Amino acid sequence: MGAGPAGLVLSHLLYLHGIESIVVESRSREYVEERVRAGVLEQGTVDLLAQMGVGERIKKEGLVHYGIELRFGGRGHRIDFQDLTRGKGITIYAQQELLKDLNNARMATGGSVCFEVEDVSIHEIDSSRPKIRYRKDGASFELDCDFIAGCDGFHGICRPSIPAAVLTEFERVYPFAWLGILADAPPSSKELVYSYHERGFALLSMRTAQTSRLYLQCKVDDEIELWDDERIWKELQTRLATDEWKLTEGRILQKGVTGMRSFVVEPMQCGRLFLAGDSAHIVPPTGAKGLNLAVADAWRLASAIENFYAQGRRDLLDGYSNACLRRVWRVQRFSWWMTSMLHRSPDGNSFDQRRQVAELEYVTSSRAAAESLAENYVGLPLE
Ligand code: FAS
Ligand code: PHB
Repeated sequence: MGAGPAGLVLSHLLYLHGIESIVVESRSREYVEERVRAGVLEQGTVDLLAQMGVGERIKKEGLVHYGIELRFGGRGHRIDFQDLTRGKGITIYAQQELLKDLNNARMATGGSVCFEVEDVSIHEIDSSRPKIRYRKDGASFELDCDFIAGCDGFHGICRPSIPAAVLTEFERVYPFAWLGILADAPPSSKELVYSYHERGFALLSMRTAQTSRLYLQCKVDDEIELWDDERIWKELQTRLATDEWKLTEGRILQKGVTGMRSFVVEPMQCGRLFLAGDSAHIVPPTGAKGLNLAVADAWRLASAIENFYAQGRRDLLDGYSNACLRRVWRVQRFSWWMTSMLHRSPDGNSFDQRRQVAELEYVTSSRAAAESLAENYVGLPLE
């Protein structure tokens, strides 16, 4: 269920293991491939996609970075991933481009991805033959499955299809949001800049050498209509300013406000239904982890299903949730830590601000602290 990163990576991994799958997606292919979302791929994600045979365009068009900058007090401090993680980096490559590559790979290998389905429901997840029912082009369909992968995101139907008594939810909703823009402006920094400022957090990212992706912290109920282009650029200039540097502006191609939460549901499975990606967990985007966590879940589920068919093993399926959650909670911790270090919370006080500056000074002066940030940012090994 769902043709996002989790669903498409899972479907293609299963194909590579000789296992048939059908992806059902409520949106159109155009919509899914145009939606502006994540932009940072961990080293492990890039390596896995290359092994899957869908890494060619990433290698050609992706921007490989070996560091990020933390900016505070008007000065920048580089975190050198190459030095701190013995050569690892990240790749900037838009999520929608990855979905194009995955959809093309699925189509080229005879994959079944059904877009624009309606009235989707799942049934008998506690039986050995769970079912998916949906409508498309006025006709009704029923899929008789061995397994259902709930890759339908935070607002999907799979998590709510598990009896509430089975699930425990863990959530923290942050008292601020991100206003994000895509701009026709060459990035003003070679690497990502995370800026802590008294007016709020700002992030300079990018998509290509000609397109910038920038974010600024805003009020949790802020409305994009209240932010005209001039106000956005003025705020970004202020929050990212240093003495010898200026942000290049350009035409804003897309803008939006995204709320921020940390969310985990336990367990991530029930009977023959297995949740993967945003259907099971959400992280604040500060750590650039959402997409990468979804891919890690898909990798683990594909391996468990492959072992079931190839060797009759159930242990990896039975242990799927616990194995995923070990990584999920470490990534939740890192994403929460980056968020709490860099954002000025409306319910924070002068103690919090001094603590945050002390944290930033520690991370940019202690090798041990910088190593911890770097190993989490480039991504924990897939294991
Ligand atoms: P997705 O939500 O990507 O995919 C789920 C799919 O299921 C969707 O295509 C949906 O249409 C479909 N679906 C839903 N209900 C269905 C139903 N009933 N039947 C069939 N299909 C159904 N992460 C980062 O790392 N960095 C970022 O900067 C970042 N920015 C983001 C900005 C926004 C606005 C949002 C919403 C998310 C952002 N994320 C970011 C997180 C994001 O990238 C997710 O982590 C990632 O898409 C997760 O992938 P999936 O789990 O596949 O879920
Ligand atoms: C992005 O480029 O969209 C991006 C980069 C880093 C983040 C979040 C988003 O932490």
